[in-house]
Amino acid sequence: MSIGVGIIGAGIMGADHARILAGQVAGAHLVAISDADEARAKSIAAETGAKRGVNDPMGLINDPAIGAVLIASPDATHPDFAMACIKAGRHVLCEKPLAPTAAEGLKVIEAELSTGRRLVQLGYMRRFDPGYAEMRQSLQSGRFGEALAMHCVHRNATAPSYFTSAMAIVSSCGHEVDVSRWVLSAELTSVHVFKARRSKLSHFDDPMLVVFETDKGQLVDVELFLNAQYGYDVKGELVCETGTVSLMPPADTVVRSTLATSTGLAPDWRPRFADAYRIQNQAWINSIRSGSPTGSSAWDGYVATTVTDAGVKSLETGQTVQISYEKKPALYA
Ligand code: ISE
Repeated sequence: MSIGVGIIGAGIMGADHARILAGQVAGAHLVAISDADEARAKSIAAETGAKRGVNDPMGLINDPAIGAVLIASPDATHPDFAMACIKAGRHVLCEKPLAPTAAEGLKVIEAELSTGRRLVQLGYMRRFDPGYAEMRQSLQSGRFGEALAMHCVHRNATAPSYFTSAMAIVSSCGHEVDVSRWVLSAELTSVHVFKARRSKLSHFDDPMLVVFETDKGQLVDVELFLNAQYGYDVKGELVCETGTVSLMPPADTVVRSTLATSTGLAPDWRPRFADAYRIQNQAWINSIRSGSPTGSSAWDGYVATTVTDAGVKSLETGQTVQISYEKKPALYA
C-alpha cells in the first residue's frame, strides 16, 4: 500500500523533499504540503502533484489520509510538530536539528517513549551518502586497524544573513556530530570551539575550528567556514592505524583547459548530497512499510543537540566543555 505523505514547510528543503518524493521515491504519494505562506505551499503542491497546498500544519498532521509527515519547517518549530505527529501516530522524517536545544529534544524523546515505538527519523542524510557509508564500512572491515582521528571540512559558499555563530554550530556542525559518531561508532565526550581570524565577508565567527574527543580516545576536528565564497565543499578523512579513507571530490568529470585542471563545485548542499537525500527518503518509506526503523533516530537527534549545546557553551566561554548524556532508553538500543 502506498504511504500518504504530508510535508510541513515549502522552503528550500521542503520543496526539495517534495520533488524527491514525487519523482524519485517508490511506495509513497504526496497528499498535502503546508507552509505559513499558503501560495508557496500551493505552488509546490501543483508542481509535484500533491493533492493540496495549505497553511494548516496541525490539520495536515491529523488528516487520516496522511500516514507519514516530513517536517522541513524552521528549526525552532521541529519539536512541537514532531510531538503532534507522535500523538497522532504518524511516522516522521524530521529535518535536522530535532530541536534547537537538548532540553527541547528530550521532550520529543519522552513523547516517543510513551508510545513504545520508534516513529521519528532524523534527516541527517549523510548516513545515506555512499562516500560516508563506504568510510564506515572500511572501518568495520578491520582492514586498516583502529580509527584514530577524523578530519572534517564543512564549507558553504555563503550563510544566510540571519545566521549566527551558534547557528553555525547547531545547524551546520550538527552534521559532523552525527556522521562522526556513526562512522566511528563512538560517542563524543568533549568539545572545544576555536575562533579563527574572522573573514571580513562574514557577520559571525567564521571560520571556526571545532575539536571533539570520543569515548574511544579519538579526535575529530571540523573546520566550519560558512562564507567561503567559492562554493559548497565538504571533506572528510578517517585516519586509521594502517591507512586513511577520504571522501572523493564529488565530480563526474575533470576539465583541462588554459593550463589548469578543474572539477565543479555546487552552490549549496542539495546537488552535493542529492544521492544521499534520495536514498534517505526511499529508506524512510521502506522502513515504514517494513516496520524496521532506519537512519538517525530521535535519540541520535537528542545526542546531536546535547553536543551542539556544549559546543555553543565552549564558543561562549572559550573553554573545553565535557559532554554528558541522559541514559539511553532501551527503545533506541
Ligand atoms: C544547512 O541547514 C544544511 O543542512 C547543510 O547541509 C549545511 O551545509 C548548511 O551549513 C546548513 O545551514
